[in-house]
Amino acid sequence: MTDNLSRRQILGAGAVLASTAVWTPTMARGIPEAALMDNATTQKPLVPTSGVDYQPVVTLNGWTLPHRMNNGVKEFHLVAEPVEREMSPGMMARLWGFNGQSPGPTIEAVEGDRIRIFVTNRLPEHTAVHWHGIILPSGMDGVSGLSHPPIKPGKTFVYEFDLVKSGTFMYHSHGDEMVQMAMGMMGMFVVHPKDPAFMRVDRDFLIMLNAFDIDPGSYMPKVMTMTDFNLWAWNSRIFPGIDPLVISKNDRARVRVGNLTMTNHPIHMHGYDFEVTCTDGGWVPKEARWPEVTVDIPVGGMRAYEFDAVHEGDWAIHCHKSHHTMNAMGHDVPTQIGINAKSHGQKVRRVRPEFMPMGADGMADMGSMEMPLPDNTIPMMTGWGPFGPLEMGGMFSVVMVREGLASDQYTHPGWYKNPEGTVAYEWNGDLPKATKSSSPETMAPKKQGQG
Ligand SMILES: [Cu+2]
Repeated sequence: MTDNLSRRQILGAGAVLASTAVWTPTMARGIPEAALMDNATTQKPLVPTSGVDYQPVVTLNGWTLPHRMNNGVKEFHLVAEPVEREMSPGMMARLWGFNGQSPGPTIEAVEGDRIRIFVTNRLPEHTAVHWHGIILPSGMDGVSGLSHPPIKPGKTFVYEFDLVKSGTFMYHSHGDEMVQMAMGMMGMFVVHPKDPAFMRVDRDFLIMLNAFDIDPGSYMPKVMTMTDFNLWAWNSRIFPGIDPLVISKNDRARVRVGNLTMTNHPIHMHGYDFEVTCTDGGWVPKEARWPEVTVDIPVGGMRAYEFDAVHEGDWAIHCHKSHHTMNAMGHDVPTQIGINAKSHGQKVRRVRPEFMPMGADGMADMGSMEMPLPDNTIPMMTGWGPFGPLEMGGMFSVVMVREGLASDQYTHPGWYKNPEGTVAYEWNGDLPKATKSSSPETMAPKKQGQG
């Protein structure tokens, strides 16, 4: 392995891409075992046991694919197959993915590695896997029909290339792409720098933005949906099913966010400002970074940002498109703020007896309402915090920064205990005379018993 690494260093990246023939004799060992994951628990980072040292990533509600070394080559085995994914406790989705889950397992390797990825197709139709953002030979790029023939059901293809640069990349299906992406065939691909000190952080989180259109009460995504998705997910999970980002105070933290949905997502993190340090094109030089509190992740793009976790607390992190922090919803519910729901409801019920007036005082009631839902459906606005209902869904989680956590603790540390005098409180003194609103049409109707 040492010989091969130094050979690559001497030849440089351009020459490496042409050196495939050197590796062909290593194929004698057969195909590596395909690891399988049967649940959506966030797995502890997979610490490297040999070779270059690096801080492994934590995929929220996900895992990293183990590899084996074969004569200096890192070998992985992905199996494209139908999977059952728990999107949140109480909701299962029937998706297509890799090795038992959607998204597929995260692939982690090191700059300079030679890798060999076996892809076995257990789907009912052909597929191909594209390595999004990775510099590689054209025939390894994974576009069905362009780079190589489609991988037919039951067949296994081998992708093999050198990782010539570090960064955050993705992989996804590039055969019958619209259907297979809508079904969840995607994953993240992290290449760590060969210099263990370069861009090193203490905690490194991974989020794949994906979206599904699954009708309430059903299990299968509607694959012909173009833009009107109803489940906005991180790693095929929706809040309250998304684990928190747990960080020990003063740790240097990185969050890598890839977007394989059909729209952009402005990811906003409370309590901090941060710097974008990496795109899927590469690392951003220090002098070119600027401070942000929201980072827009373009379609088909990745942004990684970093911060020093100096502010203790529970900090919301979410997509700032507010309909992306809601679960499957009735998009056709009319705005009823200001309507006298009682008399209006009685009139509508004469023609539609099942009608229930919603939202005359806003929609916040939906967060705590005990409403009968179809099976396999998560409420539109849900989740509980230490002070009441969170009224969130979809792309939402919490960054939890605590003093003195063990370096390998990623589980919920309990809600933040705010120091005395640092929580917003109710005013119980006199109130000034209210100024009359100039637009009474937007005010909620007076409730019985109110002045
Ligand atoms: Cu969004």
